[in-house]
Amino acid sequence: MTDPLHSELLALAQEAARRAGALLRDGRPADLAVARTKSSPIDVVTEMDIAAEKLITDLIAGHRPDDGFLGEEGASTEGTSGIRWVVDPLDGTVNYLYGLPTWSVSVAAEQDGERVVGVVAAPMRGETCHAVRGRGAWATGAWEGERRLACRPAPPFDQALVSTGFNYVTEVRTHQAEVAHRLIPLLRDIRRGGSAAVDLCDVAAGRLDGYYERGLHPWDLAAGDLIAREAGALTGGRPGLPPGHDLTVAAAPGVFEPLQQHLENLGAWHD
Ligand code: 2AM
Ligand code: CA
Repeated sequence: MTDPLHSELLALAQEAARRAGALLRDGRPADLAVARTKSSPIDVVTEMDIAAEKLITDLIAGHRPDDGFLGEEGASTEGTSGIRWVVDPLDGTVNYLYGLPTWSVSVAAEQDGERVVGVVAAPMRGETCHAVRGRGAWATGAWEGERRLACRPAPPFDQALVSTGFNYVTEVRTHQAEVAHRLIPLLRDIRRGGSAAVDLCDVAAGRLDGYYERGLHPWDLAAGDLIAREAGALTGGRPGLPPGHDLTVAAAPGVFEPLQQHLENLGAWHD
C-alpha cells in the first residue's frame, strides 16, 4: 500500500538531493588547483560539502520543522515527529576533488528508527536512484524515465564482481589491502569506486554482484542500503549483524552468504 507520508518524504528527499547535486556540480571550480592560491583544494571541497548539507537541512526543515537530522557535516537534532533524516551531502569526496564522476548526494528518511526512504543522486552519472520501503528500488536517468532496479542473479562465486573501499587511515587501508589480496583470487575481480552510496546503487542495479567495506558511517549507507534491499539484494554486517561501522556487505542472494563468510574468515572487520 502507498503511504502518503512516505510519498511526501520521497518527494522532499528527491528535491533536496537534486538541488544539492546541482550546487555541487555547478559550484565546483573547473580547476581546483586554482583555488590553492586562496585556500587548499580540501578547504574548497569542505566548503561545498557544508553548503550542500545546509541546503538540504534548510529545505527539509522549511517543510517539516519537527523532523530530526543526522548529517556528515554535523547536523544532529532529535526532532519530535518520529522522522529523522540521515544525510551525506557529498559521498565520494576524493573523486569530487579530482574531478572523477563517482560522487553522490545521499538522503535517507527513517520513521521510528526504520529506514523508509532513500535517495542517491549521482549528477555526473546523470542518474538518481531511490527506494521506498516495500515499493521497490528505481533509477531515473538523464536520458530515460524511471526504471525498476533488480540485483543481478548470482553467478558462481568465482565469477562475482565485487567492489570495496579503503579507509583514509594508512594502517586500516593496509589491512584492507591484505584482505582484498586474499579475496581477489576467489572472485572475478575487484572494483574500487570511491562512493559507498554509489556502490550500493550499483549492487541494486545489477552492475556489481557485491560490495563490502568497513568503517562506514550511518550517512554513507542509509539510503544505499534501502535501495539495495528493495532491489532484492541482501545486506548485513558481520554474520548475524546489521550493516554498520564494523563491516557492510551487500550482494545478490547467493553471493552475499559466501562473501560474508569469507570476510569473516579473513578478519575484514578488524580494527
Ligand atoms: P566520503 O567520501 O563522504 O568520505 C570510500 O571508500 C567511501 O567510504 C566513501 O563513501 C566515503 O565517504 C566513505 N568513508 C567514510 N568514512 C571513511 C573513512 N574513514 N575512510 C574512507 N572512506 C570513508
Ligand atoms: Ca560519505
